[in-house]
Amino acid sequence: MEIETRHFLGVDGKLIATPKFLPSDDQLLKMYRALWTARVVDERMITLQRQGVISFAMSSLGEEACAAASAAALEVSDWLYPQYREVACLFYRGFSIENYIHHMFCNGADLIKGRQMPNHFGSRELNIVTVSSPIGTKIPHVAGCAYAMKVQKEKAISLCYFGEGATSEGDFHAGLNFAAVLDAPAIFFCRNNNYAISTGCEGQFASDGIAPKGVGYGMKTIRVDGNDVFAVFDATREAKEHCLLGKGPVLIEAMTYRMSGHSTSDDPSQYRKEGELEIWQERCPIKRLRSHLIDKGLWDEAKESSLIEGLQDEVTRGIKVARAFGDPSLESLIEDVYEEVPESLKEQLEEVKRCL
Ligand SMILES: Cc1ncc(C[n+]2csc(CCOP(=O)(O)OP(=O)(O)O)c2C)c(N)n1
Ligand SMILES: [Mg+2]
Repeated sequence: MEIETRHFLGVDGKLIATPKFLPSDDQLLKMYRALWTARVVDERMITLQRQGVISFAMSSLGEEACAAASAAALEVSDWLYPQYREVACLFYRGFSIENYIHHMFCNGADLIKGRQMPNHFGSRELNIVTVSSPIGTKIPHVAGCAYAMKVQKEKAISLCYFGEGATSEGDFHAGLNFAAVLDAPAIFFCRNNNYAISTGCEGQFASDGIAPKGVGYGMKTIRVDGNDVFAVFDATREAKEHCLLGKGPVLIEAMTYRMSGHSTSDDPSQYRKEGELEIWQERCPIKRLRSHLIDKGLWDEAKESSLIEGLQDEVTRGIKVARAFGDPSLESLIEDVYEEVPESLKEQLEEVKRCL
């Protein structure tokens, strides 16, 4: 089975066709800002890791449009479950750079109190569920969350982001089947970036990507150019409408490319094919949207420099504040799980303190 890829925005920034669902000018500008925020923050965090200041970092370089444009197509009342390469959805929803840097430092101001690795962000206030390391586990959670929304007659959906690598987990199959059978208002958003760490797609599945699997589970399936903000926005809006009409879940496969290493613990030069990176540099989502905004008279060189300089300054300030902040309190190690902290945990904490 071969499935077409929907795209609207040419590499020159011109629209090839008019999408059914068009973002407003404000949404386009907000997306552009979120794309750049993710790019600048990711790059600075990788540098900090290389300097030994933070322990680990991941980047969404080249894939930022998947998260920014899908978030733009939804409301904050729609729940998002990111995998880890979707920081742009956090910034689109208004999460501050400073709070994000606190998280990357895993310090006392980190909303999850340093209990996870960096890049495991989330925001209760913004309905963005905290990232967890085991791949694919959020897929059944989203099926369940969406089913609860249906039972409670909410006018919202639940969306799960995951990489194509995550589809090799049983959770992907259980989650999709569950949602399809129960007509749960869930969007399964697969970012197909060609790699699961060092394993290319050809080593992961024999199918034409992930989209045929959605068809197999009996759900509406859309494949889009993941570096085209118009295509991602259109598909996500269409998927939400479909869900809210009670027609069941939707699988979106967004075709993109991981231009960074998997993480700061990876060296992609060991396995990346020659010439691959250059092809995808041409398709850069920021470059394409910038050309479009300039054509529309919404953007110019002066706005571009002021945006980037402003973001760099904000990151510099955020790093300063985060560096000065202390670690989370030792007590936080045993809090928040039980309503009352059990004696056994209190004893363990005392033992930790004796060792310090
Ligand atoms: C259950 C599980 N198996 C293995 C890993 C190690 N691991 C972390 S990320 C990753 C690759 C995931 O690839 P993909 O889903 O395509 O996401 P991408 O990193 O490409 O964005 C693997 C194998 C893990 N975290 N959890
Ligand atoms: Mg991948």
